[in-house]
Amino acid sequence: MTATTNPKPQPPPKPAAASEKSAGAVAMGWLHTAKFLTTAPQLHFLPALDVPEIAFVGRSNAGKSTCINTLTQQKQLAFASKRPGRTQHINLFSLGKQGVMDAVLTDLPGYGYAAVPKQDKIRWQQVMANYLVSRENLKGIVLMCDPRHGMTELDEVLLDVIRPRVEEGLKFLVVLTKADKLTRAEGAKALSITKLQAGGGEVRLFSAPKRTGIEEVATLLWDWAHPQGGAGLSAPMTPASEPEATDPSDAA
Ligand SMILES: Nc1nc2c(ncn2[C@@H]2O[C@H](COP(=O)(O)OP(=O)(O)OP(=O)(O)O)[C@@H](O)[C@H]2O)c(=O)[nH]1
Ligand SMILES: [Mg+2]
Repeated sequence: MTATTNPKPQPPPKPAAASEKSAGAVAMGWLHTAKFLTTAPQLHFLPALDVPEIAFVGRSNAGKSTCINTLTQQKQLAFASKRPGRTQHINLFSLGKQGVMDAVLTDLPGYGYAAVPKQDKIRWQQVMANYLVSRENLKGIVLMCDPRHGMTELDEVLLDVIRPRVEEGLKFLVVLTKADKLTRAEGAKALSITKLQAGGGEVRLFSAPKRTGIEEVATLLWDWAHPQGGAGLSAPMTPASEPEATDPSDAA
């Protein structure tokens, strides 16, 4: 009797791994160019821009500001704090090499912070929904979610608000933050559950102190902002129109 042998599985080709690494390095270099651009209490105070904008949203204390600081390799670009509710304005950060702005990151205040008065909560939910629905140059949304709490009711409401735009091509990524607080098995479980809930969006595990997922998220954001591989949109490092009011108190 002759035994049949299956062909040995081939290891992944090396050049792909090498190009993946350099894509991550390119994306990290690009994110390191981040500079504070402007801050505003609501959408109509923001300058109209014609470069892709990527917004970080999620529950208060989820780690949005920390994620922006980690991705941009700047300690205090966005104001992070142990105290929930630290970010209270829409804060814009410009990105682009050689002084040419080619994208913007937006840090938004979190929702769901119990200690905020009800009226303020409702006002903020309206400001955020208005921004997410109406911001014309919005290209992608990063939903930050603490996997120990999972996707909450407010996250689901946000998904409903953005769904029509996601169906029209708005990019969407769920970042599961604070992965350092999970075991490997818990992380894998959170990833697969969230993939089912993310409505076709991307999902990644992320940890600021352990530096998990940083290059992966950076590469995704680069790809969103440069659909033609870098030869796409660019604009001078000035807003298309001046904001009516700015208050840098909430930005570092
Ligand atoms: N262990 C751990 N802690 C983190 C991580 N990311 C953020 N944190 C901590 O979580 C807390 C909240 O972080 P922020 O970045 O201020 O959260 P935020 O989502 O911007 O909060 P708001 O501005 O209130 O909406 C801080 O104490 C951070 O140090 C992470 O990856 N791992
Ligand atoms: Mg914040």
